[in-house]
Amino acid sequence: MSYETILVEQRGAVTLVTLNRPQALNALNSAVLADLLDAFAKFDADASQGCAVLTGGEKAFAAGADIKEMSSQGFADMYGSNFFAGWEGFTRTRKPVIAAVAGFALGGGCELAMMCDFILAADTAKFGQPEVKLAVAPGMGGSQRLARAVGKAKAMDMCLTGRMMGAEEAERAGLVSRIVPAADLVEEAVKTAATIAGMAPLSVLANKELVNAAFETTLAQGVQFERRLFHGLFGTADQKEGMAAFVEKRPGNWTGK
Ligand code: CO8
Repeated sequence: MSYETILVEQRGAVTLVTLNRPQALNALNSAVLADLLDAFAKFDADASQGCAVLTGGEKAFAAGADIKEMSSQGFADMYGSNFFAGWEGFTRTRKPVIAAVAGFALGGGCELAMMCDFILAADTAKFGQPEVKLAVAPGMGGSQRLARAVGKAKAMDMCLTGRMMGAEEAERAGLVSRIVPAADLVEEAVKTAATIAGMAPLSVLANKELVNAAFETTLAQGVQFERRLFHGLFGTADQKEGMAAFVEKRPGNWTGK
């Protein structure tokens, strides 16, 4: 299926989604949201696909929510339509999504990258929440996810000054998992996604759910949830296969059951 604002390609068990509004530096408007929701619902439902990569262009992953689309809206329009609430649908993707970020990831672009499960950054990546310069504030979860990712001091610094953070600072701060040369970004992200897609599917879903639970629960609740899900995985055929394969020194042959 073809979309107006994104490109979608399957590379084996990896779905590669590329934001494709280069003339607007991939600014996120309602068409992008609709396209992404549709593409990621299909990805989640397709048993042949195990992990996705979301990327943008060389100059920009995404330079924010579309300022031109928002500029004339009033409070009643924004509140009445619960503007941006649709992006929560993206975070309900059950299979893992890696953000591969080169160039600008600003405002909604940084927020979208943070909605993914982890971020691989090109050495050219620049992250920022510059909404304060537009006399607004992050509206797609940026203040909350940035504070959880990099802590209060850096989150306050970024949100209050609107300054950008380069790839190295982002890696030091824990916002990105790794930095790779810009020329290798997409290949490296697809390779990482293929590694994940090669694991037993139910354990991948469980691992994602567990790490996410760490941000929503107390430690005791999270540890309890982890133990129960760990116990639950012993009810799967793939657990038997995974442990047998280890003992027999061969790769696992997963059924997703
Ligand atoms: N929205 C719409 N169009 C954009 C955006 C954007 N966020 N960013 C860039 N563009 C467009 C430009 O208008 C320009 O279009 P045109 O050629 O028609 O004039 C084209 O993309 C190229 O951009 P520039 O010419 O500006 O490129 P430069 O290389 O000079 O600069 C920058 C690149 C620094 C990235 C610059 O474009 C910039 O500062 N962009 C805006 C960044 C920004 O402020 N992002 C935050 C947006 S707000 C947001 O994401 C969340 C808002 C939350 C609101 C809460 C409501 C509930």
